[in-house]
Amino acid sequence: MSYDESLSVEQELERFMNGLIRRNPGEDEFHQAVHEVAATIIPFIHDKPHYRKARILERMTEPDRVIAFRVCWEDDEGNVRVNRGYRVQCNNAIGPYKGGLRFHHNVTLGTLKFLSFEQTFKNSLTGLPMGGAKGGSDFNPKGKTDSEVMRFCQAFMTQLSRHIGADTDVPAGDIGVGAREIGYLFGQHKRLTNEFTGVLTGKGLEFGGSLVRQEATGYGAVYFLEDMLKEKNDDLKGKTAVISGSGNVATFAAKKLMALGAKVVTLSDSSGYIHDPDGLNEEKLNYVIDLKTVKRGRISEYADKYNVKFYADERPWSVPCDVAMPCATQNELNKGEAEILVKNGCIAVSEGANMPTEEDAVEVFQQAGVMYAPSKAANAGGVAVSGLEMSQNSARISWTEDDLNKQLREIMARIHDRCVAQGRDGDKIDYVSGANIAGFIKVADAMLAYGVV
Ligand code: NDP
Ligand code: 2IT
Repeated sequence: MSYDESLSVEQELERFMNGLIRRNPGEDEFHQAVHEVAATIIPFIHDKPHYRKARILERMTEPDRVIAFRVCWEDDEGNVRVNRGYRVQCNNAIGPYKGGLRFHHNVTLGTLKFLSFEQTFKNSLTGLPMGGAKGGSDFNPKGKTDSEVMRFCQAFMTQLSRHIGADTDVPAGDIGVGAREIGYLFGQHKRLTNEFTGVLTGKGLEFGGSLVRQEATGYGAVYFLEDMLKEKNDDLKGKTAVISGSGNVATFAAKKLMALGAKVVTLSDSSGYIHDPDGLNEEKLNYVIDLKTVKRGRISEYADKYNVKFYADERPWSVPCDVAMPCATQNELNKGEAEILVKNGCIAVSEGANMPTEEDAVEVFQQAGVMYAPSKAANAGGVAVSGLEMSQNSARISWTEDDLNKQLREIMARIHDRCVAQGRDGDKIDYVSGANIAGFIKVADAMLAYGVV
């Protein structure tokens, strides 16, 4: 269809979404992520024909490249197992493709298309030169031995290695991919290529990893929360916080919340949540980190150990709180749960996970005046320190913990400023449109500079 200047914003949004849904059937999460962006970008570009004529939004929503491959490996009993691997290289207008790998049984191409699209905006917001990508597999790490995980990672990297490189595409961790998996993946890449380069981030400190990378996403999401509260002359001291998840992002968000004086009363996993009315402390949090990264146990074991309640198959949003941080997975907070949070007096939400809040739940927060930080802004600290890991690898140097902490804090403050600059509407700040517009402009202007490519 040719570019039609006469369409209203509403007609343009409808035309655009109909086309996207037709071209990407059944990929609901991708439709959702694009709709959230299009609903703010289409009004923004309505009076900017240079973006519309160049079809920038259409180009951004069509990934540069989708790679899918078979991953064949043997389990400990000698059975042959077959999984599917993917890498979605969404956009490299402002830097090499960059984004995590997710190993989870419900990963589909649609999941990774949504995540790579979000990553493109998020990476732009960091101010660092990184494009957007995401990859992963429907491999389920739960219940697998270390040797099985190693063989899977090696088979996965054997295929992926053809498509990545320190200046091409730099994967990292995400759900189900932590320090153990990155070690196996990096080892196999080195074996295949005979090169030691910064082709992955989140590496161990012994082999090119960066200090503060493992803390960065959770800490960053709390810094963003702190900056939102500061806008209202408020802070985290004495606030009660509800968190979902108990993985990398959730545990380090909890640690920073506690350090800034908040009381963290919940954590969860895919089997349910624990409610600890006294709040976590350092010892309890270390227990959770060990439980999840070494023993690979269930959060219900926390309830047994510390004699608190475990709510099977439930999410923590009905627990009264001042601030909420969804840090587990997409679409884990719905409209009804948002209404309960508002009713219970929650004043701010900062997303550690990617797209954890359903679209109509976001509306509930915005209409109630809850400060709401969308994931592409709030959880950008992880990929930002990944960007700093790439810089250190290229220069063959290592920065100190103090230096990296300071850089992370400043990057999160600048992301907050960018969202405010684009999202302020009178005395209100719309962080959703702020993040989308600020993320869009840098990528769009680079694409315009390249001409039709
Ligand atoms: P982890 O694998 O370390 O932890 C994931 C946590 O989420 C676990 O507690 C897991 O429970 C829970 N979870 C996963 N899937 C589901 C599900 N379908 N329903 C309920 N709970 C679930 O991953 P991360 O902490 O790294 O990632 C968490 C979120 O943060 C994801 O959305 C990720 O994309 C995002 N993110 C991560 C970054 C990073 O640097 N790691 C950076 C930016 C965003 P269980 O153990 O039962 O599976
Ligand atoms: O969603 C994300 O930003 C990540 N999983 C981190 C990506 C990265 O490249 O560090």
